[in-house]
Amino acid sequence: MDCIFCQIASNAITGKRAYEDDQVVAFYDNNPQAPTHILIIPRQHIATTNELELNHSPLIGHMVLTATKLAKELSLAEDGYRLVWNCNRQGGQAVYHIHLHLLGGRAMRWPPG
Ligand code: DGP
Repeated sequence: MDCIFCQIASNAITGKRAYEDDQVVAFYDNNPQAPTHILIIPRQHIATTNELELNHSPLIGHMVLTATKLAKELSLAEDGYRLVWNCNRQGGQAVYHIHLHLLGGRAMRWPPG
């Protein structure tokens, strides 16, 4: 298993988890870009958002709802937060297992870098 996020999902590599269930794992980013920076990943290996198909819709919806649930639980919802998907080189993707970034706890800038 070469994929670092597959290893995190299977607990071969441990990390601080915020949430997990049979479909997704949410854990704290090891290079946080905001006071709260959590990654939501599917247990299923999907390399980039380019590989998503219609049958992944419930999974993607579950990832987004996991992020918004965590945002509420962590008191980020009222002030606001950012959800980010990076895709491929120019999108800034470093790990090729799709992940949804949940960033909060500070004012975000626009446009993003
Ligand atoms: P991206 O650039 O969208 O592919 O973001 C990848 C993020 O993953 C980056 O913010 C750092 C984080 N990351 C990479 N490897 C690990 C790891 O082994 N553990 C944790 N907790 N985060 C990781």
